Amino acid sequence: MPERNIEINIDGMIGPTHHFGGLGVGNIASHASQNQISNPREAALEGLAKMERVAGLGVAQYYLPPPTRPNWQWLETIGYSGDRRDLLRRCYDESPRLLSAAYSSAFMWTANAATVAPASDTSDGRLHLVPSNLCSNLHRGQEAAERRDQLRQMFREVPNCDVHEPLPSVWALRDEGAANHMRLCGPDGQKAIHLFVYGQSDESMSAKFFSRQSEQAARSVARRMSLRDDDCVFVQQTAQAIDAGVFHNDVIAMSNGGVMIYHELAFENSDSTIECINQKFERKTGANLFCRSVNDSELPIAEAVRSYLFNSQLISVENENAGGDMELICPTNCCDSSAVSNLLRGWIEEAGNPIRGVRYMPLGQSMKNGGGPACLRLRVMLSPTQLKEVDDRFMVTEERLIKLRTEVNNWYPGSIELSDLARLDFAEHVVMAAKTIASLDCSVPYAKKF
Ligand code: SUG
Repeated sequence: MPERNIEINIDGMIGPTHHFGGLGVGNIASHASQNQISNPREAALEGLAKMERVAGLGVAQYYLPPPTRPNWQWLETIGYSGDRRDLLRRCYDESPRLLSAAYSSAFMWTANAATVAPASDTSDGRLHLVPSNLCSNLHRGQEAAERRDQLRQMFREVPNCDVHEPLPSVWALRDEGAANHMRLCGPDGQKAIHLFVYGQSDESMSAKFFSRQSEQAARSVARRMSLRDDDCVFVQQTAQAIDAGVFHNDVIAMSNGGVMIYHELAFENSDSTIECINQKFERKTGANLFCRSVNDSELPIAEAVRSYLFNSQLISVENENAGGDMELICPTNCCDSSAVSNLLRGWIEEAGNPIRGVRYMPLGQSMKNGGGPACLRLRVMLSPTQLKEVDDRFMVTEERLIKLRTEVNNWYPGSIELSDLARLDFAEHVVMAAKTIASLDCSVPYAKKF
């Protein structure tokens, strides 16, 4: 009898340089917020409140501390070296976008950090994490090595586990991780199929925005994770969705356990795609997928993007991966949409629908950069034996939350405008802020509480 999988959530802690650089390709919120004044302190406190809320629902909640910014090494590789006061000023004057990228806090969206397949699903019986190369966006490629190293640290003692190298950082293999991947599993939580969503190929690119996940990357990640062909479905996103601001699949579809909810404009050849998913799911698990489509007439795609309904976190309460009750953690933007309210009411009242409740989380600062609740977390399924070996120093506990909040209040700026990034005193302060968070009492593992 295999051990039952348990899900942990890993959130990226929001960094002290969170700002609005307008750098997210095809990301409408990021474009609209460009050059506005950000509030990193508020952003980080909102992120911590979400972690606390999820932990309170019984999910084992972990976090990754923010890597330091500005990324001096990255600036050096693009030719900004020498006296730091001068180089910051020079870079700001010559190319503020490059300076913004060097200060990016985009690592906070850990749904883009890696793609994961648990040991129960893979042909070699190992847990696989493939860190994403994030190479198609100026500001995000630098995250690949940083997150690889942190995940290697976190999972270093976990038996039967591989944290791989990211795919080669080339355009044809652009990979943005779990935001374009869904694991659908049967009632036992063990038997599962994997959906990989990719965008238009370069040859047929007709969309306003390029696709951020290539098919070659999706297939490479599946191979790397030793998934069986029969257990995978590769699905193309519609160009219409990408043009409407759906830069990742998790902006237009969500899933948990044996539940999948998607917008009718999410996938090419939607009917045959969904039929294929249903069939594979049934063949693999012996159960029916609980699959709900949202029509454009019920929720127009522009409103889906504005509200970020599909980026809600669908959570199994008491950590039962399938079959049990689920709760939805929605961004507060959802409250402004009567179409969303109607859908939510319908799901809760519908017989057989496992969604039992909805909670709203204010995540205004992350949302203004196009990051909702689901963007901020990476899900990893582990056996109980593996879970025991995850590095406790990354675990979110009540004590750790108190310390993190204290240091955020001590160190994080209450506002950032782009001209701040050019100041050496500012750069030195935010480097110290990130270092303080990263070194927080790490030598003392807390008792596991959640
Ligand atoms: O890659 N925003 C991120 C948002 C990522 C959301 N993740 C998921 N959907 N899973 C992005 O577009 C904005 C940064 C800026 O503009 O400064 C940004 O990178």
